[in-house]
Amino acid sequence: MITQRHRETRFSLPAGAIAAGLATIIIAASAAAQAPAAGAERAPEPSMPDESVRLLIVAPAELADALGEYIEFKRQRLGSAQLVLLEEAINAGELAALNSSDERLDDPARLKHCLFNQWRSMHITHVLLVGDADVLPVRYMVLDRKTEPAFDYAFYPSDLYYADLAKADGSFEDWNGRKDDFHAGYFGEVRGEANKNDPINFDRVDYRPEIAVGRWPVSNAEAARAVAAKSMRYEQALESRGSEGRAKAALIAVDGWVDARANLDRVASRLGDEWIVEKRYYHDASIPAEAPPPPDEAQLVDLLNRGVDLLIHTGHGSDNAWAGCLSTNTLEKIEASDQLPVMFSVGCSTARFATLPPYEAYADASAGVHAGTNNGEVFTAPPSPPSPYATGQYNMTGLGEAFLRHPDRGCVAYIGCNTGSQPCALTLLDGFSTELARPRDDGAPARVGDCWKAAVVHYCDAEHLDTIQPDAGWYPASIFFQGMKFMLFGDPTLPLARSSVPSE
Ligand SMILES: [Ca+2]
Ligand SMILES: [Ca+2]
Ligand SMILES: [Ca+2]
Repeated sequence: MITQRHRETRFSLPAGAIAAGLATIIIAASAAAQAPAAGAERAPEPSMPDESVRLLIVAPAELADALGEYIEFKRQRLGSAQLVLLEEAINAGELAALNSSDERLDDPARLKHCLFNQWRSMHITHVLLVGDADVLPVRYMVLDRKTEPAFDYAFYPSDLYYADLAKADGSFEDWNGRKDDFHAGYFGEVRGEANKNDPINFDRVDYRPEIAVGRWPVSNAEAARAVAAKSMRYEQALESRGSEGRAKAALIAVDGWVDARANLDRVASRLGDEWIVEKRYYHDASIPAEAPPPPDEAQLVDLLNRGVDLLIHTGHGSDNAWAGCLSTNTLEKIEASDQLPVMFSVGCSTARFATLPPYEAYADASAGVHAGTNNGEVFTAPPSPPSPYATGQYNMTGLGEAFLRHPDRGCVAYIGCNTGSQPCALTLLDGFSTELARPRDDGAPARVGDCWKAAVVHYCDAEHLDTIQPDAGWYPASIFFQGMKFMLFGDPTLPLARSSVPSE
Protein backbone atom coordinates (compact mmCIF):
# COMPACT_ATOMS: atom_id res chain seq x y z
CA MET A 1 0.00 0.00 0.00
CA ILE A 2 1.41 3.35 -0.98
CA THR A 3 -0.16 4.90 2.06
CA GLN A 4 1.68 2.59 4.41
CA ARG A 5 4.97 2.94 2.62
CA HIS A 6 4.86 6.68 2.84
CA ARG A 7 3.82 6.63 6.44
CA GLU A 8 6.87 4.54 7.17
CA THR A 9 9.19 6.97 5.42
CA ARG A 10 7.53 10.01 6.83
CA PHE A 11 10.22 10.98 9.29
CA SER A 12 13.24 9.74 7.43
CA LEU A 13 13.45 12.03 4.45
CA PRO A 14 17.04 12.51 3.38
CA ALA A 15 18.16 16.13 3.30
CA GLY A 16 18.90 15.66 -0.38
CA ALA A 17 15.20 15.21 -1.04
CA ILE A 18 14.66 18.80 -0.05
CA ALA A 19 17.34 20.08 -2.38
CA ALA A 20 15.92 17.94 -5.17
CA GLY A 21 12.60 19.68 -4.92
CA LEU A 22 11.11 16.86 -2.88
CA ALA A 23 10.83 14.76 -5.99
CA THR A 24 11.42 11.60 -4.00
CA ILE A 25 8.26 12.00 -1.99
CA ILE A 26 6.04 12.47 -4.98
CA ILE A 27 4.14 9.34 -5.78
CA ALA A 28 4.42 8.35 -9.40
CA ALA A 29 0.98 8.33 -10.90
CA SER A 30 1.49 4.94 -12.49
CA ALA A 31 2.09 3.36 -9.09
CA ALA A 32 -1.13 4.78 -7.74
CA ALA A 33 -3.25 4.18 -10.81
CA GLN A 34 -6.18 1.86 -10.61
CA ALA A 35 -7.71 0.03 -13.52
CA PRO A 36 -10.91 1.61 -14.82
CA ALA A 37 -14.09 -0.18 -13.82
CA ALA A 38 -15.01 -3.05 -16.11
CA GLY A 39 -17.37 -1.97 -18.84
CA ALA A 40 -16.82 1.71 -18.15
CA GLU A 41 -17.35 3.79 -21.24
CA ARG A 42 -14.25 5.69 -22.19
CA ALA A 43 -14.44 8.72 -24.40
CA PRO A 44 -11.69 9.27 -26.95
CA GLU A 45 -8.59 10.61 -25.29
CA PRO A 46 -7.24 14.02 -26.22
CA SER A 47 -4.65 13.96 -28.94
CA MET A 48 -2.05 16.15 -27.27
CA PRO A 49 -1.36 16.77 -23.58
CA ASP A 50 -1.18 20.43 -22.59
CA GLU A 51 2.53 20.67 -21.73
CA SER A 52 2.15 24.10 -20.18
CA VAL A 53 0.22 22.68 -17.23
CA ARG A 54 1.98 20.97 -14.31
CA LEU A 55 -0.50 19.88 -11.67
CA LEU A 56 0.34 18.97 -8.09
CA ILE A 57 -2.39 17.25 -6.06
CA VAL A 58 -2.09 17.37 -2.27
CA ALA A 59 -4.18 14.87 -0.33
CA PRO A 60 -4.12 13.36 3.16
CA ALA A 61 -3.07 9.71 3.11
CA GLU A 62 -6.55 8.49 3.96
CA LEU A 63 -7.97 10.16 0.85
CA ALA A 64 -5.07 9.52 -1.54
CA ASP A 65 -5.99 5.95 -2.45
CA ALA A 66 -9.22 7.27 -4.01
CA LEU A 67 -7.28 9.34 -6.54
CA GLY A 68 -5.28 6.82 -8.57
CA GLU A 69 -7.49 6.74 -11.64
CA TYR A 70 -7.91 10.50 -11.55
CA ILE A 71 -4.16 11.15 -11.52
CA GLU A 72 -3.69 8.83 -14.48
CA PHE A 73 -6.54 10.60 -16.30
CA LYS A 74 -4.93 14.01 -15.74
CA ARG A 75 -1.52 12.68 -16.71
CA GLN A 76 -2.85 11.85 -20.17
CA ARG A 77 -4.02 15.41 -20.62
CA LEU A 78 -1.40 17.58 -18.88
CA GLY A 79 2.34 18.09 -18.95
CA SER A 80 2.47 16.41 -15.56
CA ALA A 81 0.14 15.41 -12.76
CA GLN A 82 1.64 14.30 -9.45
CA LEU A 83 0.36 13.46 -6.02
CA VAL A 84 2.03 14.38 -2.76
CA LEU A 85 0.62 13.18 0.53
CA LEU A 86 -0.30 16.02 2.86
CA GLU A 87 1.64 14.39 5.68
CA GLU A 88 4.77 14.31 3.54
CA ALA A 89 4.26 17.84 2.27
CA ILE A 90 3.96 19.13 5.83
CA ASN A 91 7.07 17.25 6.89
CA ALA A 92 9.03 18.41 3.87
CA GLY A 93 7.88 22.00 4.30
CA GLU A 94 9.05 21.96 7.91
CA LEU A 95 12.50 20.78 6.83
CA ALA A 96 12.66 23.22 3.94
CA ALA A 97 11.90 26.13 6.25
CA LEU A 98 14.54 25.26 8.83
CA ASN A 99 16.82 27.95 7.51
CA SER A 100 14.15 30.60 7.22
CA SER A 101 13.34 33.11 9.91
CA ASP A 102 9.97 31.53 10.66
CA GLU A 103 9.78 30.71 14.33
CA ARG A 104 6.34 29.21 14.74
CA LEU A 105 5.48 27.19 11.70
CA ASP A 106 2.01 25.71 11.71
CA ASP A 107 0.69 23.22 9.16
CA PRO A 108 -0.51 25.82 6.62
CA ALA A 109 2.95 27.44 6.68
CA ARG A 110 4.66 24.05 6.32
CA LEU A 111 2.41 23.12 3.39
CA LYS A 112 3.05 26.49 1.79
CA HIS A 113 6.82 26.06 2.05
CA CYS A 114 6.46 22.73 0.26
CA LEU A 115 4.34 24.30 -2.50
CA PHE A 116 6.81 27.17 -2.83
CA ASN A 117 9.68 24.73 -3.35
CA GLN A 118 7.63 22.72 -5.84
CA TRP A 119 6.84 25.92 -7.73
CA ARG A 120 10.46 27.02 -7.78
CA SER A 121 12.16 23.71 -8.56
CA MET A 122 9.50 21.66 -10.36
CA HIS A 123 7.66 24.58 -11.98
CA ILE A 124 4.22 23.49 -10.86
CA THR A 125 1.47 25.72 -12.26
CA HIS A 126 -1.66 24.35 -10.55
CA VAL A 127 -2.40 22.84 -7.13
CA LEU A 128 -5.47 20.83 -6.20
CA LEU A 129 -5.97 20.61 -2.45
CA VAL A 130 -8.01 17.51 -1.66
CA GLY A 131 -9.70 17.98 1.67
CA ASP A 132 -12.29 20.03 3.48
CA ALA A 133 -11.36 22.27 6.40
CA ASP A 134 -11.29 19.28 8.77
CA VAL A 135 -8.57 17.31 6.99
CA LEU A 136 -6.51 19.76 4.91
CA PRO A 137 -5.29 22.84 6.78
CA VAL A 138 -6.91 26.23 6.43
CA ARG A 139 -5.12 29.53 6.63
CA TYR A 140 -7.29 32.14 8.29
CA MET A 141 -6.55 35.77 7.46
CA VAL A 142 -7.46 38.56 9.89
CA LEU A 143 -9.50 41.75 9.51
CA ASP A 144 -9.72 44.44 12.19
CA ARG A 145 -13.50 44.32 11.87
CA LYS A 146 -15.12 46.59 14.39
CA THR A 147 -17.00 44.44 16.88
CA GLU A 148 -16.40 45.27 20.50
CA PRO A 149 -16.87 41.80 22.08
CA ALA A 150 -14.47 40.42 19.44
CA PHE A 151 -11.83 42.96 20.41
CA ASP A 152 -12.18 44.27 16.83
CA TYR A 153 -10.76 41.18 15.11
CA ALA A 154 -12.30 38.64 12.75
CA PHE A 155 -10.85 35.61 10.96
CA TYR A 156 -11.76 34.34 7.47
CA PRO A 157 -10.50 31.28 5.57
CA SER A 158 -8.27 32.22 2.63
CA ASP A 159 -6.95 29.72 0.09
CA LEU A 160 -5.26 32.65 -1.68
CA TYR A 161 -2.55 32.07 0.93
CA TYR A 162 -1.57 28.89 -0.94
CA ALA A 163 -1.60 30.58 -4.38
CA ASP A 164 0.33 33.74 -3.49
CA LEU A 165 3.59 31.85 -2.93
CA ALA A 166 6.17 34.54 -3.60
CA LYS A 167 6.80 38.22 -3.28
CA ALA A 168 7.58 40.26 -6.39
CA ASP A 169 11.30 39.47 -5.99
CA GLY A 170 10.62 35.72 -5.97
CA SER A 171 11.25 35.20 -2.25
CA PHE A 172 8.88 33.21 -0.04
CA GLU A 173 5.66 35.08 0.80
CA ASP A 174 4.81 34.18 4.40
CA TRP A 175 1.80 36.54 4.61
CA ASN A 176 3.24 37.71 7.92
CA GLY A 177 5.14 40.96 7.52
CA ARG A 178 4.34 41.93 11.13
CA LYS A 179 5.33 39.36 13.72
CA ASP A 180 5.61 41.45 16.88
CA ASP A 181 3.63 40.12 19.84
CA PHE A 182 0.28 38.54 18.88
CA HIS A 183 0.81 39.58 15.25
CA ALA A 184 3.12 36.56 14.86
CA GLY A 185 0.07 34.29 14.97
CA TYR A 186 -2.09 36.58 12.81
CA PHE A 187 -1.54 36.07 9.08
CA GLY A 188 -2.67 38.22 6.17
CA GLU A 189 -3.68 41.01 8.54
CA VAL A 190 -5.89 43.65 6.96
CA ARG A 191 -6.56 46.85 8.87
CA GLY A 192 -8.40 50.09 8.21
CA GLU A 193 -11.76 49.39 9.79
CA ALA A 194 -10.87 49.81 13.49
CA ASN A 195 -7.29 51.04 13.05
CA LYS A 196 -7.09 54.06 10.78
CA ASN A 197 -3.41 54.88 11.08
CA ASP A 198 -1.90 51.56 9.99
CA PRO A 199 -1.50 50.37 6.40
CA ILE A 200 -4.55 48.42 5.19
CA ASN A 201 -2.12 45.74 4.00
CA PHE A 202 -0.66 45.42 7.50
CA ASP A 203 1.18 42.14 6.83
CA ARG A 204 2.40 43.48 3.45
CA VAL A 205 1.15 40.47 1.49
CA ASP A 206 1.99 40.41 -2.21
CA TYR A 207 -1.55 39.14 -3.00
CA ARG A 208 -0.78 38.24 -6.62
CA PRO A 209 -0.95 34.46 -7.13
CA GLU A 210 1.94 32.59 -8.75
CA ILE A 211 -0.07 29.41 -9.22
CA ALA A 212 -3.73 28.47 -9.64
CA VAL A 213 -5.17 26.75 -6.56
CA GLY A 214 -8.48 24.95 -6.10
CA ARG A 215 -9.84 22.70 -3.38
CA TRP A 216 -12.16 19.74 -3.18
CA PRO A 217 -13.99 20.19 0.15
CA VAL A 218 -14.23 16.47 0.88
CA SER A 219 -13.68 14.73 4.21
CA ASN A 220 -13.43 11.06 3.27
CA ALA A 221 -12.27 8.76 0.48
CA GLU A 222 -15.79 8.08 -0.77
CA ALA A 223 -16.46 11.78 -1.34
CA ALA A 224 -13.06 12.28 -2.96
CA ARG A 225 -13.72 9.36 -5.33
CA ALA A 226 -17.13 10.79 -6.25
CA VAL A 227 -15.79 14.24 -7.09
CA ALA A 228 -12.93 12.69 -9.06
CA ALA A 229 -15.34 10.54 -11.09
CA LYS A 230 -17.65 13.48 -11.71
CA SER A 231 -14.76 15.67 -12.84
CA MET A 232 -13.57 12.97 -15.28
CA ARG A 233 -17.06 12.51 -16.73
CA TYR A 234 -17.33 16.26 -17.21
CA GLU A 235 -14.00 16.48 -19.00
CA GLN A 236 -14.76 13.46 -21.20
CA ALA A 237 -18.12 14.95 -22.13
CA LEU A 238 -16.36 18.15 -23.19
CA GLU A 239 -13.90 16.15 -25.28
CA SER A 240 -16.74 14.25 -26.95
CA ARG A 241 -18.41 17.52 -27.88
CA GLY A 242 -15.21 18.74 -29.48
CA SER A 243 -15.86 21.87 -31.50
CA GLU A 244 -19.49 20.95 -32.11
CA GLY A 245 -22.02 23.40 -30.84
CA ARG A 246 -21.50 26.52 -28.84
CA ALA A 247 -20.82 26.75 -25.16
CA LYS A 248 -23.72 27.96 -23.09
CA ALA A 249 -23.68 30.52 -20.28
CA ALA A 250 -26.55 31.54 -18.02
CA LEU A 251 -26.35 34.94 -16.35
CA ILE A 252 -28.53 35.52 -13.29
CA ALA A 253 -29.42 38.89 -11.75
CA VAL A 254 -31.73 38.74 -8.74
CA ASP A 255 -33.64 41.76 -7.42
CA GLY A 256 -32.77 43.33 -4.08
CA TRP A 257 -28.97 43.49 -4.41
CA VAL A 258 -27.10 46.09 -6.46
CA ASP A 259 -28.24 46.29 -10.08
CA ALA A 260 -25.61 44.12 -11.80
CA ARG A 261 -27.46 43.69 -15.10
CA ALA A 262 -25.10 46.01 -16.99
CA ASN A 263 -22.13 44.09 -15.54
CA LEU A 264 -23.63 40.84 -16.80
CA ASP A 265 -24.32 42.41 -20.21
CA ARG A 266 -20.59 43.17 -20.41
CA VAL A 267 -19.80 39.55 -19.54
CA ALA A 268 -22.10 38.50 -22.38
CA SER A 269 -20.37 40.82 -24.86
CA ARG A 270 -16.96 39.51 -23.84
CA LEU A 271 -18.06 35.93 -24.41
CA GLY A 272 -19.29 36.92 -27.86
CA ASP A 273 -20.69 34.74 -30.61
CA GLU A 274 -18.92 31.57 -29.48
CA TRP A 275 -21.34 31.36 -26.58
CA ILE A 276 -25.07 31.05 -26.32
CA VAL A 277 -25.99 33.36 -23.46
CA GLU A 278 -29.25 33.02 -21.56
CA LYS A 279 -30.08 35.99 -19.37
CA ARG A 280 -32.43 35.74 -16.41
CA TYR A 281 -32.64 39.27 -15.07
CA TYR A 282 -35.12 40.65 -12.59
CA HIS A 283 -37.75 42.84 -14.22
CA ASP A 284 -38.44 46.50 -13.68
CA ALA A 285 -39.50 49.43 -15.88
CA SER A 286 -36.18 49.31 -17.75
CA ILE A 287 -36.80 45.74 -18.96
CA PRO A 288 -39.17 45.18 -21.90
CA ALA A 289 -42.09 42.92 -21.15
CA GLU A 290 -41.00 40.40 -23.79
CA ALA A 291 -37.59 39.91 -22.11
CA PRO A 292 -36.76 36.44 -20.79
CA PRO A 293 -38.46 35.65 -17.48
CA PRO A 294 -36.85 36.73 -14.20
CA PRO A 295 -34.90 34.16 -12.19
CA ASP A 296 -36.72 31.80 -9.88
CA GLU A 297 -36.14 28.19 -8.93
CA ALA A 298 -38.18 26.83 -11.86
CA GLN A 299 -36.09 28.87 -14.30
CA LEU A 300 -32.83 27.67 -12.75
CA VAL A 301 -33.95 24.02 -12.79
CA ASP A 302 -34.95 24.41 -16.44
CA LEU A 303 -31.59 25.97 -17.38
CA LEU A 304 -29.63 23.27 -15.55
CA ASN A 305 -31.70 20.43 -17.02
CA ARG A 306 -31.23 21.76 -20.56
CA GLY A 307 -27.46 21.92 -19.94
CA VAL A 308 -25.33 24.93 -19.14
CA ASP A 309 -21.54 25.28 -19.07
CA LEU A 310 -21.19 28.44 -17.05
CA LEU A 311 -23.67 29.75 -14.49
CA ILE A 312 -23.05 33.20 -13.03
CA HIS A 313 -25.04 34.65 -10.16
CA THR A 314 -25.38 38.21 -8.88
CA GLY A 315 -27.73 38.76 -5.95
CA HIS A 316 -28.13 38.09 -2.27
CA GLY A 317 -26.79 34.82 -0.98
CA SER A 318 -26.66 32.84 2.23
CA ASP A 319 -24.90 29.63 3.23
CA ASN A 320 -27.38 27.37 1.44
CA ALA A 321 -29.10 29.56 -1.14
CA TRP A 322 -29.04 32.10 -3.91
CA ALA A 323 -31.94 34.23 -2.65
CA GLY A 324 -35.16 33.44 -4.49
CA CYS A 325 -33.81 31.04 -7.11
CA LEU A 326 -31.51 28.23 -5.97
CA SER A 327 -30.76 26.26 -2.82
CA THR A 328 -29.18 23.01 -1.74
CA ASN A 329 -32.72 21.55 -1.89
CA THR A 330 -32.79 22.34 -5.61
CA LEU A 331 -30.27 19.53 -6.14
CA GLU A 332 -33.11 17.02 -5.78
CA LYS A 333 -35.01 18.70 -8.61
CA ILE A 334 -32.17 18.59 -11.17
CA GLU A 335 -31.56 15.64 -13.46
CA ALA A 336 -28.17 13.93 -13.43
CA SER A 337 -25.96 15.03 -16.32
CA ASP A 338 -22.36 15.01 -17.48
CA GLN A 339 -22.80 18.55 -18.81
CA LEU A 340 -22.17 20.24 -15.51
CA PRO A 341 -21.66 23.95 -15.01
CA VAL A 342 -18.83 25.93 -13.56
CA MET A 343 -20.71 28.19 -11.12
CA PHE A 344 -19.64 31.62 -9.95
CA SER A 345 -21.61 33.59 -7.36
CA VAL A 346 -20.59 37.08 -6.28
CA GLY A 347 -23.24 36.94 -3.54
CA CYS A 348 -22.63 36.40 0.15
CA SER A 349 -21.63 33.17 1.87
CA THR A 350 -22.56 30.47 -0.65
CA ALA A 351 -19.02 29.07 -0.62
CA ARG A 352 -19.37 28.66 3.13
CA PHE A 353 -16.47 26.52 4.21
CA ALA A 354 -15.65 26.60 7.92
CA THR A 355 -16.40 28.40 11.16
CA LEU A 356 -15.89 32.17 11.28
CA PRO A 357 -14.03 33.01 14.51
CA PRO A 358 -14.32 34.72 16.86
CA TYR A 359 -18.03 35.27 16.19
CA GLU A 360 -18.86 31.59 15.85
CA ALA A 361 -17.68 28.79 18.10
CA TYR A 362 -14.15 27.63 17.32
CA ALA A 363 -11.16 25.67 18.51
CA ASP A 364 -8.04 27.78 18.68
CA ALA A 365 -4.53 26.88 17.62
CA SER A 366 -3.65 25.96 21.22
CA ALA A 367 -6.55 23.50 21.56
CA GLY A 368 -8.68 25.94 23.55
CA VAL A 369 -12.35 26.07 22.68
CA HIS A 370 -14.44 29.21 22.35
CA ALA A 371 -18.19 29.76 22.35
CA GLY A 372 -17.78 32.78 20.08
CA THR A 373 -19.19 36.28 20.46
CA ASN A 374 -22.47 35.23 18.80
CA ASN A 375 -22.94 33.00 21.84
CA GLY A 376 -21.97 35.56 24.43
CA GLU A 377 -18.20 35.24 24.63
CA VAL A 378 -16.40 38.55 25.19
CA PHE A 379 -12.74 38.94 24.27
CA THR A 380 -10.73 41.42 26.32
CA ALA A 381 -7.52 40.82 24.35
CA PRO A 382 -6.77 39.82 20.74
CA PRO A 383 -8.56 36.48 20.21
CA SER A 384 -6.43 33.37 19.89
CA PRO A 385 -6.09 32.48 16.22
CA PRO A 386 -8.20 29.51 15.10
CA SER A 387 -6.82 26.04 14.60
CA PRO A 388 -6.00 25.39 10.92
CA TYR A 389 -8.20 22.29 11.17
CA ALA A 390 -11.90 23.08 11.56
CA THR A 391 -13.30 19.70 12.55
CA GLY A 392 -16.74 18.46 13.51
CA GLN A 393 -19.16 21.28 14.33
CA TYR A 394 -16.57 23.83 13.19
CA ASN A 395 -16.49 22.48 9.63
CA MET A 396 -19.43 24.34 8.15
CA THR A 397 -20.88 23.73 4.72
CA GLY A 398 -23.10 25.41 2.17
CA LEU A 399 -24.41 25.49 -1.37
CA GLY A 400 -21.02 25.46 -3.10
CA GLU A 401 -19.75 22.43 -1.22
CA ALA A 402 -23.06 20.59 -1.69
CA PHE A 403 -23.21 21.27 -5.44
CA LEU A 404 -19.61 20.20 -5.95
CA ARG A 405 -19.80 17.08 -3.78
CA HIS A 406 -23.04 15.71 -5.24
CA PRO A 407 -21.97 12.60 -7.23
CA ASP A 408 -23.84 13.39 -10.45
CA ARG A 409 -25.64 16.73 -10.20
CA GLY A 410 -24.84 20.28 -9.21
CA CYS A 411 -21.58 21.65 -10.56
CA VAL A 412 -18.02 20.66 -11.40
CA ALA A 413 -16.46 23.81 -9.93
CA TYR A 414 -17.80 26.56 -7.69
CA ILE A 415 -16.43 30.03 -7.04
CA GLY A 416 -18.01 31.98 -4.22
CA CYS A 417 -17.49 33.81 -0.96
CA ASN A 418 -17.07 32.06 2.40
CA THR A 419 -18.66 34.98 4.30
CA GLY A 420 -20.38 38.27 3.43
CA SER A 421 -19.30 39.72 0.08
CA GLN A 422 -19.56 43.23 -1.32
CA PRO A 423 -20.36 44.71 -4.75
CA CYS A 424 -16.63 45.12 -5.53
CA ALA A 425 -16.65 41.34 -6.05
CA LEU A 426 -18.09 42.18 -9.47
CA THR A 427 -14.53 43.23 -10.37
CA LEU A 428 -13.46 39.62 -9.78
CA LEU A 429 -16.16 38.55 -12.23
CA ASP A 430 -14.82 41.05 -14.80
CA GLY A 431 -11.33 39.56 -14.53
CA PHE A 432 -12.64 36.00 -14.69
CA SER A 433 -14.77 36.54 -17.78
CA THR A 434 -12.05 38.54 -19.56
CA GLU A 435 -9.59 35.67 -19.18
CA LEU A 436 -12.24 33.12 -20.17
CA ALA A 437 -13.01 35.01 -23.39
CA ARG A 438 -9.38 35.69 -24.31
CA PRO A 439 -8.57 34.27 -27.77
CA ARG A 440 -6.14 31.37 -27.58
CA ASP A 441 -3.91 30.73 -30.57
CA ASP A 442 -2.59 27.42 -29.25
CA GLY A 443 -6.02 25.80 -29.09
CA ALA A 444 -5.61 25.06 -25.37
CA PRO A 445 -8.80 25.46 -23.36
CA ALA A 446 -9.42 28.10 -20.76
CA ARG A 447 -9.00 26.48 -17.36
CA VAL A 448 -11.04 27.44 -14.33
CA GLY A 449 -8.01 27.99 -12.11
CA ASP A 450 -6.31 30.21 -14.66
CA CYS A 451 -9.45 32.30 -15.03
CA TRP A 452 -9.69 32.61 -11.25
CA LYS A 453 -5.99 33.49 -10.94
CA ALA A 454 -6.42 36.14 -13.64
CA ALA A 455 -9.46 37.45 -11.78
CA VAL A 456 -7.39 38.05 -8.64
CA VAL A 457 -4.58 39.76 -10.58
CA HIS A 458 -7.11 41.94 -12.38
CA TYR A 459 -8.71 42.73 -9.03
CA CYS A 460 -5.39 43.93 -7.56
CA ASP A 461 -4.95 46.40 -10.39
CA ALA A 462 -8.53 47.53 -10.97
CA GLU A 463 -9.22 48.10 -7.27
CA HIS A 464 -5.81 49.75 -6.71
CA LEU A 465 -4.89 47.47 -3.82
CA ASP A 466 -1.30 48.76 -3.80
CA THR A 467 -2.39 52.28 -2.85
CA ILE A 468 -5.78 51.90 -1.18
CA GLN A 469 -6.14 53.97 2.01
CA PRO A 470 -8.52 53.80 4.97
CA ASP A 471 -11.40 56.26 5.16
CA ALA A 472 -13.89 57.00 7.91
CA GLY A 473 -15.94 53.91 7.07
CA TRP A 474 -15.33 50.18 6.65
CA TYR A 475 -15.34 49.78 2.87
CA PRO A 476 -11.65 50.25 1.85
CA ALA A 477 -10.51 47.39 4.10
CA SER A 478 -13.35 45.30 2.74
CA ILE A 479 -12.30 46.06 -0.83
CA PHE A 480 -8.79 45.00 0.05
CA PHE A 481 -9.62 41.57 1.41
CA GLN A 482 -12.46 40.72 -1.00
CA GLY A 483 -10.22 38.52 -3.13
CA MET A 484 -8.92 36.72 -0.04
CA LYS A 485 -12.30 35.37 1.09
CA PHE A 486 -13.45 33.88 -2.21
CA MET A 487 -12.93 30.15 -2.67
CA LEU A 488 -12.45 28.00 -5.75
CA PHE A 489 -13.96 24.58 -5.13
CA GLY A 490 -12.79 22.36 -7.99
CA ASP A 491 -9.71 21.15 -9.82
CA PRO A 492 -7.99 24.33 -11.09
CA THR A 493 -6.94 22.52 -14.30
CA LEU A 494 -10.55 21.82 -15.28
CA PRO A 495 -11.11 23.03 -18.84
CA LEU A 496 -14.06 25.25 -19.49
CA ALA A 497 -16.21 24.76 -22.54
CA ARG A 498 -14.49 26.10 -25.61
CA SER A 499 -14.86 29.85 -25.46
CA SER A 500 -13.08 30.78 -28.66
CA VAL A 501 -11.87 29.15 -31.83
CA PRO A 502 -8.14 29.39 -32.53
CA SER A 503 -7.44 32.49 -34.59
CA GLU A 504 -6.21 31.86 -38.13
CA1 LIG B 1 1.04 39.21 11.26
CA1 LIG C 1 2.81 36.60 -5.31
CA1 LIG D 1 -16.61 22.66 4.87
